[in-house]
Amino acid sequence: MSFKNKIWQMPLMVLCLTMFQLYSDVVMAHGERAQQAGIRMRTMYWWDIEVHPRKAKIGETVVVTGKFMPSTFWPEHLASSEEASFMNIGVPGPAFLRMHSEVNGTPMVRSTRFYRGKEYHFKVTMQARQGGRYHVHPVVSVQDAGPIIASGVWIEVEGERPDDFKNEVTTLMGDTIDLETYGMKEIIWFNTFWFIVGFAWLGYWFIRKDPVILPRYAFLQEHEEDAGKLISMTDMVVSALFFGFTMVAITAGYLWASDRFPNTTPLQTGKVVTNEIAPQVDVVDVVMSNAVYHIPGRAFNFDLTITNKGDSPLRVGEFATAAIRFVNADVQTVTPIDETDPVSPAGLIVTGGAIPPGETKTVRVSANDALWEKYRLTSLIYDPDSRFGGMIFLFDEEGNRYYAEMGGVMIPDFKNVD
Ligand SMILES: [Cu+2]
Repeated sequence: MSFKNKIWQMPLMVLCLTMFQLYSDVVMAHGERAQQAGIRMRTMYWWDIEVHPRKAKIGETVVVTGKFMPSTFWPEHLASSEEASFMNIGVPGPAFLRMHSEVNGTPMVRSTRFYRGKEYHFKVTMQARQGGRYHVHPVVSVQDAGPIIASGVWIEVEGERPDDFKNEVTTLMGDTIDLETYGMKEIIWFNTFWFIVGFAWLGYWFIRKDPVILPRYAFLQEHEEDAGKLISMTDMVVSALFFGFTMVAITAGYLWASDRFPNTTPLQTGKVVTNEIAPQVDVVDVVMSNAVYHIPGRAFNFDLTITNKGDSPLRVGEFATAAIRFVNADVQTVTPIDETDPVSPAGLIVTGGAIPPGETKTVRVSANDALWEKYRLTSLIYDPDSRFGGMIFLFDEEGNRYYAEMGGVMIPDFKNVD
């Protein structure tokens, strides 16, 4: 079948593309649903993510705060956050300037180690740089494992960046420089220079009369012993000239740079040690069992055996995993931050009631929401290691919140909902 001269196909194609557009979901584009479910559920627990303000003008400050804890169920095959991790913010493009970031009060200019089961509080201060609407994610980049992202928050930046927008810093030598334009002339100059040199070098081989690339390759396949015939004396001379010129240019560039910038320090690659914060009061032990995911009903059910070591009754108020929250509406009221905030405000049903002080009790928990499908967590059942991890939040009578990590094996149920 020929596709030539069939002009009627054009509107058909446009129609098809329009249909795709209409039936596709919001484009998230950060891989927040693409990463393996097991990885999202068992790497970092994120909670209390806040962004202020969510509407800003160019030049205004936006502060992102929140908490996270590396999972003690961190997958064996994944590089650990205890080796090298970096606290960052994930936004498409240079939309914000990161002015300051800290974890547990330690400045996060460099990489660090985040230990499993330890709680970390972060704060990142940014300055809006470019107009637009951005899905902003706190991110911990783990060396050899990649970015582990929290749920995103939409930030709207109003206006256009003015031409005189400045991002000024003072160097150790006391000079004030604008990072928006610093060194730009040299960057353009050097790139143009080397582009021309590279182009000239390739050009030399392409302007010759005998054909290049494939015919020469074919010749070599057949007459390997005659390889020398492909290179003439002129080629040798031109190559030698290019080599000499390149060496001179590199030396000249080096001398120019060390004359222009006599004091330089290398990029700092050492790791900082992050402050530890006091662990929460030890009032609760949680053991999970009988986790079953009912596929037709999109319901995740499990038992929690909870020991209350405090002096006030405890109730399960939330289950959080893979940056998704299932909330028990009987215990707390949660309003989603925006339309894509992955929160199910009434998605957690707990049967068994409160756990009285000093007692151990088993409650049945059901996390029941389309978010399982939407965030593709159900793909966990096709993993060779169908284990999961999550955070349980419990509340006492005074409204104090305690967290407890839980996890284990999840068994899929392809048939019924109980
Ligand atoms: Cu996003």
